[in-house]
Amino acid sequence: MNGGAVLARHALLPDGWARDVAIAWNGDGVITAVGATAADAGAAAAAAVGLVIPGMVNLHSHAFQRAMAGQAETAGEGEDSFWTWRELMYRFAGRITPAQLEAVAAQLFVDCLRHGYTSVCEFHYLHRAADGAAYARPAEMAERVAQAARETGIGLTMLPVLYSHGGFGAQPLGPRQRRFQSDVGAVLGMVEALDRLRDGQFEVGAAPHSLRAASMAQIGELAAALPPGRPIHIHIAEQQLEVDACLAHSGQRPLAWLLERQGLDARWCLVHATHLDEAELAALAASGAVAGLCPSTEANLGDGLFALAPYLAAGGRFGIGSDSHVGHSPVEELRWLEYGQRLRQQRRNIAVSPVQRHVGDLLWQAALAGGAQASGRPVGALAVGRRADFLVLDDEHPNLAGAPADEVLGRLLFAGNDNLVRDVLVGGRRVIQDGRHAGQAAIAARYRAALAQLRERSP
Ligand code: NGQ
Ligand code: ZN
Repeated sequence: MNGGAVLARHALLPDGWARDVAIAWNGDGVITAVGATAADAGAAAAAAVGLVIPGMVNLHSHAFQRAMAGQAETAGEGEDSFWTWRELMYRFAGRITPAQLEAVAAQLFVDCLRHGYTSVCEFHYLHRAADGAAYARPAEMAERVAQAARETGIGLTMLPVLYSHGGFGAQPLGPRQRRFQSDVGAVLGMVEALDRLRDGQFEVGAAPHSLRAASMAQIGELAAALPPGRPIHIHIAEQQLEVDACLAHSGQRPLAWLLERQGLDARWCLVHATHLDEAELAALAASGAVAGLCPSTEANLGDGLFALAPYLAAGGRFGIGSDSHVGHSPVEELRWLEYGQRLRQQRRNIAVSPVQRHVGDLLWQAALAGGAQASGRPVGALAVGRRADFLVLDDEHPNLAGAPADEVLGRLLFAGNDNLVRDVLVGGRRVIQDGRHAGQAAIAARYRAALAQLRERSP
């Protein structure tokens, strides 16, 4: 691939908005210059564009759940909860085949790209066949997701999941969890197999599923054996029941226990981290780890609200994820993140700092930094050495009419539901043009066929 360049009327750089910015990248999709003119940027010809912002990282995804989004919204016999949803999800997870997973992931990635995500971290635990038997290629399912990412052009961090137990104290897996079964050796085997695919678009880390599904000893073993610098993600303290079970088992709250036993640093992404006490919140903020917030899923599943304001005040890092994919847009995640806080505190404009008074700018920039860190990939900023992952917004849309640069993100995040993402470049490759992906019709056809098959096989 050849390199390229654009000349942006306004571009969001790490230290804020700048006018007339040329951005050039090389054939590997890495930014080589950010300058005032195309010549500065070392580019002879640069396409002129309007508003450019870095593409967002989606730091938490279970791709297969895309195919059940919106299908668990009917009340059951008793009271519905996260745990009753989980039973439905398990039933669904038990049916999907490798080919169907690839079709579903491709649809998901097109949805994500169209709405402004340029990379995703896949928290992948569908390791085995439905009956619990290993596939001939143990990383088969992960490779299917990687193939969907390659086909659609989205960047990917694959996180093979350690999943050994059905609850605290090494409880046995339930029958519906057999598909997820893995031990430390199996995860490291998948990491090794997937490492052969590593390139500018693809990275590999690992993820103990939760303190429920992996023992503390296993988590330590995995963290120590992973190649240095690779991201480690874990679900933590999403539901009050998990906090209670952790207290009963260990005498400590989940985050406090993990912190004491493993330490936490910039390699770690703590997904959800909803139910933290004040000391845990401060410790997480001080650790350099990223909180992986998934507001649309957390709302859908009735989790609770992360305490964003004190966390930001303490210098905490966060990124966003679409998790169960009830939403496909960073706009929805960031809007919910801010609105949840406003509803709770009965105040406005929560996500600000002494030096950043624009809520949209703070949210987008902070989620970029946290997401990039959690992805273990050089993304998240229009800066030399980072991937050329960026969005060209539709500056002709009425919502952006006459917007000064520092109002753009406020309008993007808080006005209406039209998708204002016009073009998307990932690693310098234009994958969305005028809102469309070149493969989207074929990918949607495959998705519909996969969904029809999955429905036929419903119990
Ligand atoms: C998951 N999802 O692994 O897909 C989980 C549910 C669990 C979310 N936590 C299962 N949103 O936590 O045991
Ligand atoms: Zn999750």
